Amino acid sequence: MTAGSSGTAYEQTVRDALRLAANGPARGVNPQVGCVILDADGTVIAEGWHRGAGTAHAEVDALSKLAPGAARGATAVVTLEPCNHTGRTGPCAVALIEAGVARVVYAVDDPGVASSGGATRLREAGIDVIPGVLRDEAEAFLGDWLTSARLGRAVVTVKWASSLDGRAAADDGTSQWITGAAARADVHRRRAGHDAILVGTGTVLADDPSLTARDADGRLLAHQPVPVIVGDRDIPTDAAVLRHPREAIVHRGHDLQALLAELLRSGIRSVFVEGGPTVASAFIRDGLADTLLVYLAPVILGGSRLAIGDVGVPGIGDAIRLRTTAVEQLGDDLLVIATPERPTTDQNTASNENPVTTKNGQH
Ligand code: AOF
Ligand code: ZN
Repeated sequence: MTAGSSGTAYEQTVRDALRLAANGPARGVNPQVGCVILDADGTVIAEGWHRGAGTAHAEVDALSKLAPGAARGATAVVTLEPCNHTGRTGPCAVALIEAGVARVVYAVDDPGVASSGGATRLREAGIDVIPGVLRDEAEAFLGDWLTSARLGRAVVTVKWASSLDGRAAADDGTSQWITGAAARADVHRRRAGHDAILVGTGTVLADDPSLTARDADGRLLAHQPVPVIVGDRDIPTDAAVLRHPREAIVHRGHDLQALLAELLRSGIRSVFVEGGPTVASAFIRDGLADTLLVYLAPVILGGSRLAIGDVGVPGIGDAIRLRTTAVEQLGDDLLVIATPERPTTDQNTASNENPVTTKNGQH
């Protein structure tokens, strides 16, 4: 490899491209992508970024700022592998080939089934392609967009609050409030960090939750996750969730993987699952709980109202093992954050040999 084709020479430019990418919308169907075009001397001649689904991709946005022929022999530095498909716009790999660029440098491979393959196409056209420059930074930047694209579904956080002995309610069903104010404020902050908040119809009927994200004074936080309700039972027309600032999505089916794939297609990358126990257990059983957030209050309730029910674990050998990624104390309560020991795998590699991704707990 010649000095000129070494990726490290382009790290600063990839960093600049990531900064450009951040100008685009952080939520929605499409990723934030940035592009810098350098002439043969390494001088920046154009910059571009993507402004959301239906608009020009970053590469095409940058090329559009150049006179015809001006990109001949240039280097395009992009945060994501140029796409190879005609989606809402045309393939960027072709646009770069037609513009006559000599080299393409990028950070992260395109995870899309239809859109990937741009690097191969560019190489076949004789273009020098340097992948993986600042890959880790760019992967962290893309966050849930990348994870959800690789999984082919929205990423899931399952949250519950329970007594120290794992009960979500007292025997008569009352549950307000098991955890204290600090833990509840933490939940609201994390709700606002997700695109959707999901509960079962049982929880809507039992608790009539508003499913909004609020501050300590009850004011709505800037971002409100879309409420999603799953289950077979009808919701009363005066349910609080129907007054949510975002229109609720009601889902009747039981195929959670299909629901999450559907949500991703509508631009929902992350879902905060708030229960009740039946719904939370179903996500865990189906291998769809990517992160668990467990708030534990120093109180004992005993009885039968367990926070989590059947998750398809008949014997200890089948236990769903987790890795603890953080423990925080919030007032008197504890927050434990854990993820499955085996990462939830992507749609293309999921197989019946992997207990985390099989349905119905069949191992
Ligand atoms: C973007 N912006 O700058 C790049 C993308 O349906 P489309 O045509 O908007 O294609 C979206 C896909 O194209 C996206 O999921 C990603 O795989 C690829 N590259 N997308 O939105 C961009 N370069
Ligand atoms: Zn593209």
